[in-house]
Amino acid sequence: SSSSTVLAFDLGASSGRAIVGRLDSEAGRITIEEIHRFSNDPVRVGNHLHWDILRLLHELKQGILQTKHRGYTAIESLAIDSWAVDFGLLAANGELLGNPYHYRDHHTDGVMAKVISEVGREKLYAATGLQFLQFNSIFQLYALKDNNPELLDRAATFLMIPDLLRYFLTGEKHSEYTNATTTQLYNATSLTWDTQLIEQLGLPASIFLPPVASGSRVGALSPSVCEELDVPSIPVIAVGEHDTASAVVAVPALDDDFAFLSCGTWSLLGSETDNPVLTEQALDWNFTNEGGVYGTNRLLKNIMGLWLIQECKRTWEKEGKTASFAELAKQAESVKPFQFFIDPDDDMFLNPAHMPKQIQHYCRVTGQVVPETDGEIVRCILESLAMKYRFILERTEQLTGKSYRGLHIVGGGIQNELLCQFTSNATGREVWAGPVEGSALGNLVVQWIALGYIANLREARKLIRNSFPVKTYHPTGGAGWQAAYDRFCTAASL
Ligand code: LFR
Repeated sequence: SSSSTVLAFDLGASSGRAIVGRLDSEAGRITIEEIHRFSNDPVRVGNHLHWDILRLLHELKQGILQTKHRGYTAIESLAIDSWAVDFGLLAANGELLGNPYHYRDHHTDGVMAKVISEVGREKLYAATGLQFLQFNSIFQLYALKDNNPELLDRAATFLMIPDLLRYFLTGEKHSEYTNATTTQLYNATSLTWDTQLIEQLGLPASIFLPPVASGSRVGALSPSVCEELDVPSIPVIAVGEHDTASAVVAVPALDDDFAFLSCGTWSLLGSETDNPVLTEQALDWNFTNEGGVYGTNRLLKNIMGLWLIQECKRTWEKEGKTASFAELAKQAESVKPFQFFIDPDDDMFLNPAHMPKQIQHYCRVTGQVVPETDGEIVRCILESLAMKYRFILERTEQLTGKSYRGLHIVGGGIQNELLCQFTSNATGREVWAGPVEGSALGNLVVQWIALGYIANLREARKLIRNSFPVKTYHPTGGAGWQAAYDRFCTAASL
């Protein structure tokens, strides 16, 4: 038949979602329905921040139940994606050991420097092609070796979060490729776990499973899950389980060469390339090369993203304020432009106790006017993000030797129209915003490629383009942004 229905789970930092996708091949159209949305709150226990992993398994099951309740009786497959780098460890008997750590936990503070001094920055980069971020799995594992060696001693299997949840649903253990590449333990050239590196760090190489290609079938709902939920068994596919891999699949680009910004809690800005870019310049600028689906490489950089605003909002809520994101953007809109800038990517913003105060502190010590009202703080964040996007976009062009007419933005961040407009102004280019459900759509279309309904990535992008609106922003605001850019660079020491 020419239509197909599949289920995607996308676990983001601000929520998890179960989304049913329907493909009508004849009409060349995809439609989606969100059937379950749930919070994905990390839990602080003592001094550590953990995933609430069993709760999430419960929510996945609720999502599967919803397909039944809403009359979707012919779900052909399901798949899970989530953020990268985090993992669980299984004992030899297959049980989960401890609670997976959340990457914003402070146990990796200072660990990166230790590992770099042991291995060498150039060597690590040449091997893995990965940007240095203090929370990469490599540093998390190294921290465990110091703080919780018994856990590592008992570990028989390393599974990234989507691998782990998939294992809970199917009983099968597989490591999915795109996520494996984010550990900084995977060799970007030989395309295998870098056993030499793993052993040099005193980590157990035996816990890593050889990765399966994205788009592989990796089991089906286990008999016990089917019995519990009273549903038929559904095949399970390992898509680009790294949410950014899936988000970039969903970029509705018509050209082969395009720049993208996956905009959510993080902002991931870069371009798709055929091969990893492992030059001295890329290392110096700390760009990353992450594995994409079907042999693609993502050259990009992490930018702190809407996390800055999400954290401010959380802080203000604790103080009893209730302004929504839309209201905060409105307050920001009426603030006088270009008064204060931060470098969004300063480590001090990774997980501070009080984000608004941290931003004020940054402005104070850099000798700028200090934002006082909530609107001023949000204005400062949005302008700084837009300026940083320009900075990284221009570096991306230098690394790829290409030039990009505009910037595709996908993900929840496009709901912030002020940010989209600022981005167009700051970069002096068109911004093409959409689709909003980037990761979930990328997840869905790779399932359809795996099932044989869509021929390849290019066709998938065309289908997405035909099915979901893309809003174009044109640069406005004139020379002000150019003059302010230099002030931004000074304030951010770039
Ligand atoms: C985005 C993302 C980024 C990764 C960060 C931490 O959600 O997956 O790609 O660097 O989260 O895992």
